[in-house]
Amino acid sequence: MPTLRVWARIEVLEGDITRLPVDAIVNAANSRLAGGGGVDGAIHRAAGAAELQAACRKLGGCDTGDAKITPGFNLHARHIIHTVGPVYRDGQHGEPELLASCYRRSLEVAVENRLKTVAFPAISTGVYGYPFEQATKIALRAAADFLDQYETIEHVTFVFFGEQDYVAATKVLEAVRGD
Ligand code: AR6
Repeated sequence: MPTLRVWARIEVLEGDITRLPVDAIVNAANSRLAGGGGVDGAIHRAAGAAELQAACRKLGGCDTGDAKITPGFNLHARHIIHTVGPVYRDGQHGEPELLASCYRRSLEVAVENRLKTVAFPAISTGVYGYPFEQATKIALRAAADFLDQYETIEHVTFVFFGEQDYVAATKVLEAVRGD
């Protein structure tokens, strides 16, 4: 069970993830790492699409639930960790485990690269259709469990796009902390 000290290293924010000055922002990518819409499109535009696409091409794609790193190019963030969330079907096709794996693997990649501050978007909750509350619960729990084990990650920010998602996420955070 994560302690209060762990929750103090987790923050929920409303805003545009491309603007955060953290060591790494996480991208909700597709398995070809080809760029796309949503947060992926916003990150590619803000980082510099040509350079980021060239860096992504060298990575040879990414499995669902896995994560890979590139430089952040024109972003304030020095790095981008690209992870691929599951497409939600009915929750019975490994989606919860794969979504938790996105958060864990992204944080493992951060540790491997000696990064201390990481920001996540709400992976899979847009085009990939994951129900928001369920996804946010999984995200917060996965991060808290990880931070419990790895002291080197100082701060994890969850960035929600729009007030509605932000308010819903703060409620999920309260519920998960109280579990
Ligand atoms: N900052 C923070 N969050 C954002 C931003 C932003 N600038 N823009 C959107 N969001 P989605 P997915 C939120 O669809 O469901 C792409 O085409 C958005 O409100 O970006 O994992 C990829 O290439 C939502 O809550 O990602 C894949 O093909 C969340 O980001 C596919 O979409 C995730 O929505 C991935 O789908």
